[in-house]
Amino acid sequence: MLYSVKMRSAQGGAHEQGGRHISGAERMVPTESIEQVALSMIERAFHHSRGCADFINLKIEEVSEQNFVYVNQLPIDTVVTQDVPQGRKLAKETLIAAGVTEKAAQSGLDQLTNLTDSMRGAMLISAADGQRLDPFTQRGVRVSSMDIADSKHYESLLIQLGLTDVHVREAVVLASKVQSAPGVIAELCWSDDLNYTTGYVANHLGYFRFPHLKQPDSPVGGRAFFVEPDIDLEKLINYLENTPVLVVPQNFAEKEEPCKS
Ligand code: WAQ
Ligand code: MG
Repeated sequence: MLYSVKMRSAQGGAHEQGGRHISGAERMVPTESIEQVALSMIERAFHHSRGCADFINLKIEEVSEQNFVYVNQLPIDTVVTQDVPQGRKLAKETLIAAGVTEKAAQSGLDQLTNLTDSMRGAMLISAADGQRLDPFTQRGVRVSSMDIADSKHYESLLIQLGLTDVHVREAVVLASKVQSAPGVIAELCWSDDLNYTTGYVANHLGYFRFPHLKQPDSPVGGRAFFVEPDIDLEKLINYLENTPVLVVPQNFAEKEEPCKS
């Protein structure tokens, strides 16, 4: 049996009463892991670079395993960049290579850059003309109901790649769910954590990390999902928010033993 464990925290009261979002996290774990996962989420809310939460919402609920959809983990690649202008230039090229138009890629970058505070979720943006398609303004679309199918295997893979930070662990799972949605072409993201400057572009080929996508000391992060312009928005949002997805980690055994015949 798996349980969904979700945490969202804010400062200055609850989100719905105007509190400022501090952090959010979600896992789907077996019964015996609930306590440890919940505790580490509460600790994160109290020790976050965006500030100390004074409101924490923790929700634990059973998820029926019959309803799970299994999707493949996107392969992870890091593109070495020197600074933010170079990082954003290469991120834009990666979006365009995935099928986003130049106009839409630039519009997505501009819309994230022009945010004055972080949204809680993601913008849905037309991959054709860059128009914002979702009606949720500052809230955005919050992707939910996902985790990795095999934590041990995934953690070994991340250690092998030298990527032990929790940001990577969570972002690859989210990005893999997002890319599995029909009609999604690419994603652009950078963190709202003050000094976490690495962002990524995801497309059907992989998860491409760029070490400099925002300036250090900025608390403003965001996500943009570039989608086909004629997409059924309601169906997409329902999949992203509600369909329970388990991400199957990439098989890395072959990489370990390339000469095995
Ligand atoms: N669904 C949709 N959008 C979200 C979600 C979600 N569940 N969680 C966060 N966002 C949006 C929201 O606008 C946040 O302000 C923004 O994304 C950034 O969120 O080294 O840490 O959780 O490979 O701060 C990426 C690079 C780190 C990791 C991303 O995002 C790496 C990160 P954060
Ligand atoms: Mg954050």
